[in-house]
Amino acid sequence: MWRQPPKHKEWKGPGTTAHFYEILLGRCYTYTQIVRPELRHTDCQKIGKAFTSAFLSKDPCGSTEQDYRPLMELTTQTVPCDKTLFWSKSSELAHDYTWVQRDMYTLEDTLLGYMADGLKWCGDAGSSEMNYQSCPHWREDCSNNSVSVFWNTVSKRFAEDACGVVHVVLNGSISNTFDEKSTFGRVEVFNLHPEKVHTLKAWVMNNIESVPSDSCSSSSVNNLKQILKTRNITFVCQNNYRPVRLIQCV
Ligand code: 2NF
Repeated sequence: MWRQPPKHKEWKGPGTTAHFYEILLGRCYTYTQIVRPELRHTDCQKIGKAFTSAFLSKDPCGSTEQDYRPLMELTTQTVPCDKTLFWSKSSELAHDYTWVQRDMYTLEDTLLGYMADGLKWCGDAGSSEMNYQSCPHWREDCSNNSVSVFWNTVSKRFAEDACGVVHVVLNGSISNTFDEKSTFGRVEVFNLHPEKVHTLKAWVMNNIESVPSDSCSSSSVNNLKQILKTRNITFVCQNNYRPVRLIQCV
C-alpha cells in the first residue's frame, strides 16, 4: 500500500487547534454576552469570518499585518487610561491579577486576545482548509507565521491605544527579566505613544519559593529604563508589588 501524500505542507509546530472555529466563535459570544455585555451587539459571525479569512488559502509563513487588518477594523475596544497591564514571562500571574482587579486589562482581557489566547491556527496556500496536522514553528520554520503575526499586530495596537500610566508584570526570577526579543520588549515598548503614556510602572515579581531580590536594579531592567528614557516615558519600578504578591499566595 502507498502512503497517502500529505494534504498540506508539513511544519515543525503543532497544527491548528481542533475545533478552532467553534472555539473562536464560542469565546466571542462568551466575551460579548457574558464577560462584557456592553459589547452584546458585536457581530461574532463577522469577526469569526474575518479571522479565518486572514489566514486561509495563504502561505502560513507569509503572513502580514495587512492580512489581519479587516479583523482589526471590526474590533475596536477602548481600555480606560491607567488600566493597561502588559506582561512578559508572567502570563499566569498577570491574568490572575486582572481576574481580581477587574478594572485592569491585559491583552487577553480584550475581545481579540480573549478569543485567540492559547490557540494555534494556520492555513495552506494550496487549500482552503485549516491545517490541523502541523503549523510553522516560530523559531524553527518562520517568524512571520499566522499566529506570531496576529500577536504582533494585536500587541502593537494594544500598546498604541494605551494612555496615562501603564503597567507591566515582569518575572524577577529569571535572568532576562526584561527581554528585548519578547513581544513586550520588541513590540509593546516601542509602540507606546509618549504623548499619551507618561509613565510605565514595572512590577518585578519573584517566585514565592525563591528569595525576594532587588530585580529592579538588574541590568535587563536597567536596559528597559534606558529605552524608556530615550522615548521620554518615565519609568518606575517596584519589586514584589504587594497587591500582586498577595495573589501569588492564594
Ligand atoms: O499568547 C498570548 N496571549 C500572547 C502572545 C504574544 C504576545 C500575548 N502577547 C502580548 C501580551 F499582551 C503581553 O503584554 O505580549 C506580551 C507578552 O508577550 P512576551 O513575548 O513579552 O511574553 P513571553 O512570556 O515571552 O511570551 C508569551 C507567549 O508568546 C509566545 C511565547 O512562547 C509565550 O507562549 N511567543 C513569544 N514570542 C513569540 C513569537 N514571536 C511567541 N509565539 C510566537 N511567535
